[in-house]
Amino acid sequence: GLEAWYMDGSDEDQRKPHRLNPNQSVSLDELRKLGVFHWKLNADTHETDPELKKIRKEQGYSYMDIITIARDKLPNYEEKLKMFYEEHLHLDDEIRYILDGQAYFDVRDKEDRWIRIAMKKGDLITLPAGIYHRFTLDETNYTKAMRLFVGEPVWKAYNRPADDSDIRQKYTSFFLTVI
Ligand code: KMT
Ligand code: NI
Repeated sequence: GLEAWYMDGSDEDQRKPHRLNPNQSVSLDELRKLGVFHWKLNADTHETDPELKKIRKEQGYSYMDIITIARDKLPNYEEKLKMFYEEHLHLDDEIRYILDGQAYFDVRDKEDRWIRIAMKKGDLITLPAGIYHRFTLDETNYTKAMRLFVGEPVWKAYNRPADDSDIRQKYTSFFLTVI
């Protein structure tokens, strides 16, 4: 299944795994508690896959496009990778389905620690609106991902700090508050 772990604090290359020693893994259950959800699909059949169709219908993911993140494929590659790795949030869910290659999504936990999620071919993930996160390629320097969205896509990112925004307040009161 999906592998996730707590990150070390070293400022080494962002593309490295940054595992703690010993490794401290994070379960799907713990991710769910942060509002992060995951499906495993067959990426080879994404064009006709009835399972993907069903998820898109049920979740209302009407929009989709495909982005290839590689030096020779993505315009302004360096600049975009730098942007993706800035800690940020969005007003909407971020939904990504890895069709080829692999990459990392990092999300903050309740105690503001970084969790690194290793996304491989076939992994579909949803990050809730208002969660602080970032994205990086790993040492393979290549991924191809489907971007899904409910309605017309809004890509705007709000870099941290965005703690006073309504969406951050909503996220923290829903997922980070223990009653
Ligand atoms: C984002 O907002 O973090 C991204 O779009 C990441 C790159 S898409 C694989
Ligand atoms: Ni994002």
